[in-house]
Amino acid sequence: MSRLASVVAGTPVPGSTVYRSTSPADTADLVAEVELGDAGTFVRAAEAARAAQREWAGVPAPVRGQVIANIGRLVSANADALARLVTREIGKPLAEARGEVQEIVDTCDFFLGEGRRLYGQTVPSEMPDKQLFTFRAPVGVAAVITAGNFPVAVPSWYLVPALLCGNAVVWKPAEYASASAKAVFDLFTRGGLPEGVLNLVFAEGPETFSGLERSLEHGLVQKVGFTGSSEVGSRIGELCGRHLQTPCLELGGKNPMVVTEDANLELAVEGALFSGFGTAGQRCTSLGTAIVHESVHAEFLDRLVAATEAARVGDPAQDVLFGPLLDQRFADNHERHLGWIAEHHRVLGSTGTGRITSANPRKDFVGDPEAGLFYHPVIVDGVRSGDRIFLEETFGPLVGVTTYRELEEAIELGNLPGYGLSCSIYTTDPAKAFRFREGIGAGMVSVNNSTSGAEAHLPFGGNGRSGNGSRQSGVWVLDQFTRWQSMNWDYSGRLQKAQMDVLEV
Ligand code: UN1
Repeated sequence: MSRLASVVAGTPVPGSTVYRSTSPADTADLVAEVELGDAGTFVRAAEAARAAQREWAGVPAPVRGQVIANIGRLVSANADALARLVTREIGKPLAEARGEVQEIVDTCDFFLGEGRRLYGQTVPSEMPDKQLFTFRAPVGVAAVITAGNFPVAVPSWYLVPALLCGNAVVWKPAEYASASAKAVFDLFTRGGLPEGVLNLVFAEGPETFSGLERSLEHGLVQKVGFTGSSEVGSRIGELCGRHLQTPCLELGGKNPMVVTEDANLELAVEGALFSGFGTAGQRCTSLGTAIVHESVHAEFLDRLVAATEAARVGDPAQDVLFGPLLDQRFADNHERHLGWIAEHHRVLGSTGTGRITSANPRKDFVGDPEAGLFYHPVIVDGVRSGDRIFLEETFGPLVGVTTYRELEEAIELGNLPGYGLSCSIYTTDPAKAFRFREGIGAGMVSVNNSTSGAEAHLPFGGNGRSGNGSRQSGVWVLDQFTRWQSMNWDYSGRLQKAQMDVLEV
């Protein structure tokens, strides 16, 4: 067990209260005690970032890329320990935790080269003896606030490009993933970042919000990156809007999967199982509702129920499909969602719903269910378009199923909840796949693959309730962490006036 505190300009900052980060797979296992700071800690971190940023921006971009390369190497060398810590602290199966750590390495691999690109343009002028240019300038200080379901990969999607582009960062991770965050923070600083360029703040939501508000008021933060719920995202969006800023928001999802009459059902079921119940349904890209053609609905459902019953659930350090919920708040939310379905729908599966206990057991459970926050996977058939369970993100091991007749109807159902992050279609007909892509409002579309599992160099992000259209990853995220600056250089030796001194033709 370790004792953790915020780090501002390389110095630990004691907190006013202590948070206990426990393992959700074994709630008696205390992973870390965390000293939580307050709004003032956040502001001090933003000041430290501001003080360090100009010098960091003066380091040539290829050299900053070298620091990113160092970070990638360090993460790679410590991958096993980091993955095990993630598994212990948030209960993600080890294979997935390893994948998550790999995602940091992939992100570093991509951006270390960007340090040698960060291209600007040369642009012709309308006048002779004059040259125009564009440059990517860093935005300044980025405040990065992240969820704990992807406690190491998702933060890296912000930290790596923000730092590469010459920004300084204040990072506020989720409390329940504090130890994982501190381990990543340490690897990043060891990679060669000067003090103050990356600062870590442990704080609860309301303190973070008011620290962010004060930092924005004082002009200390120029970009906010936030991954979390749509509700908090919209409050952050409002706050940033007041300061004429556009945040990078990666929010919830109610991701549909359409299964057409000609689909390979075996593949579709495998995809539904992975994206519905993998990570205990706690990905922003998790499957929300399977929208299945009525002619294959019965067979799809039978197969999905059988696959779900056969899946291994339990101790995340072992080979399981999924482990516990992230922490007690997520378990409480899941219980609330189970209340939504209690009366109205056909709930499938032989093992029941709710918490797995000796009185409510699951066959072949791996480990001791009562040690942690383990829940039965739940399939709800017959969800209707007006149901809360159809319209709201549930972020737990719960998959809805409904039917359709015409593809247009499936597309309409997929768009109805108003989210727009990820989606998928299982079909052997290319025309259906392309029509689906055109009609669906999601930022990410999979064909014959699950809704989860985006690769680290494609644009990641959503629309509507899933975000404000910002995109992370790949070259697209450079537009979040840089601003275009233009320059014109006149070497004619006289004052040439744009629009007025243009050559006649
Ligand atoms: C998230 O849950 O916030 O595509 C991100 C995926 C992962 C990222 C999920 N690569 O499922």
